[in-house]
Amino acid sequence: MPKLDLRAYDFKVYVTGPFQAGKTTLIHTLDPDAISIEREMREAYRGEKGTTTTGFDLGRVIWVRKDESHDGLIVPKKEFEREASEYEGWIVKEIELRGVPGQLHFKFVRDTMRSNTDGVLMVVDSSDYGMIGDASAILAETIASFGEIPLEVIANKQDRDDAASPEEVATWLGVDRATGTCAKEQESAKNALIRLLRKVEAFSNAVEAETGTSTSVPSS
Ligand SMILES: Nc1nc2c(ncn2[C@@H]2O[C@H](COP(=O)(O)OP(=O)(O)O)[C@@H](O)[C@H]2O)c(=O)[nH]1
Ligand SMILES: [Mg+2]
Repeated sequence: MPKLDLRAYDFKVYVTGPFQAGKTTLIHTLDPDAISIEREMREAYRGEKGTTTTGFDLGRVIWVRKDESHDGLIVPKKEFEREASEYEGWIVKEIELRGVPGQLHFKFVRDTMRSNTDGVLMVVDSSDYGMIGDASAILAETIASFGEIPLEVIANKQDRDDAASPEEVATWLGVDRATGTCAKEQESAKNALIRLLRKVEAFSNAVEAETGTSTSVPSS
């Protein structure tokens, strides 16, 4: 019997990366109606006084394409709902964007938010080489916890003069490639997401071909 799946979206994208890398910015650029929760958390468990900020972000966008060969467009969900008639006959996929807190010691929080993930955006600040230790740790954690999953490394803040190139950022992390972005710019943010979504789709088609089961819910 097929598993009952009550997800309200087609693909869930987990947005991770170190604190201050640009995760919240990216999600709000993609969906101006995204919700973010920034909370001061007490670090009592470490025996320390003081607080640290943790952030969750939740955005919803629609990936619309004329056909499967078309890269398509990313439209914020609310905007799509107003203009749905313009996309009649297009392939419509609803995407949930879930930003998780980046501090290493919040691994337990990231773990609780991993369920049903279809793809991962790993955001890194290209202008902050000092963050590379945290970025490598989060990348290793991501690979260890998700196993084989579509993943796109984002070399963010490419608009800054002191930003390393995406190729350099990829070298820092020991990955094949990274996509350069400015998370504040819509085209840049959308292109990075589309790159990941194409991988997600290829991956889910391959799984489907192999097992005869779908990893995603058809859009209604
Ligand atoms: N110049 C530049 N600043 C960015 C970019 N993305 C994010 N920022 C800034 O970096 C800081 C941290 O961003 P935020 O999205 O809160 O990071 P998070 O901790 O990963 O959610 C904020 O001051 C953002 O305005 C970018 O692409 N370029
Ligand atoms: Mg944030």
